Amino acid sequence: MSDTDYRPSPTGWVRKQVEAIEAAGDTSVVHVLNRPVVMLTMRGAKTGAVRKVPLMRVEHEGVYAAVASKGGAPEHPLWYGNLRADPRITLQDGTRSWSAVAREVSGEEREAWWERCVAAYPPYAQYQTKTDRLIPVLLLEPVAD
Ligand code: F42
Repeated sequence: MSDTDYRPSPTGWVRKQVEAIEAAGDTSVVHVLNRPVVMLTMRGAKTGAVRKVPLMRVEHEGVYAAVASKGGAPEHPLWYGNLRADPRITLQDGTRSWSAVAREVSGEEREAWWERCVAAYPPYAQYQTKTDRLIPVLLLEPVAD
């Protein structure tokens, strides 16, 4: 995805993490509570601008998941709406980047993945208790470029 129309996050600590990842070309230079992150690059649903969103790294047998937790906020993160509008992303883990498509999971499939999400980043369990919304879990399935 072209960087010419990239708009940084307005949230200071997130913007700094994205800057550190971009400078190093490597997501492993930042952590949250000592846990690794990945980075999603997507298009904004309204602006069409390029958005870069770091998320906790949840991986199982080569498949990755994105958790729309926003710290247990009452509303979904805006990036979740972006992915509903256009699920095509670039996913970066470490120095490796590839194209993927986001697909929200539900029912038993979500249950199985939710356990993996909480194992990867235990605070997700507490975030779920803070909000009435069911925190969305999206699988990031690789596609050919
Ligand atoms: N957030 C999570 O939800 N889950 C995680 O696992 C997670 C981990 C994480 C790790 C490191 C880190 O640095 C941040 C982490 N975050 C995690 C925070 C995450 O990166 C996001 O900052 C957070 O989820 C909030 O997402 P948001 O999309 O609501 O962000 C807002 C604050 C934001 O950046 N808004 C921008 C803006 O300019 O206001 C872009 C908004 C946008 O995408 N606009 C769309 C557009 O068209 O451009 C339109 C959207 C619409 O429908 O209005």
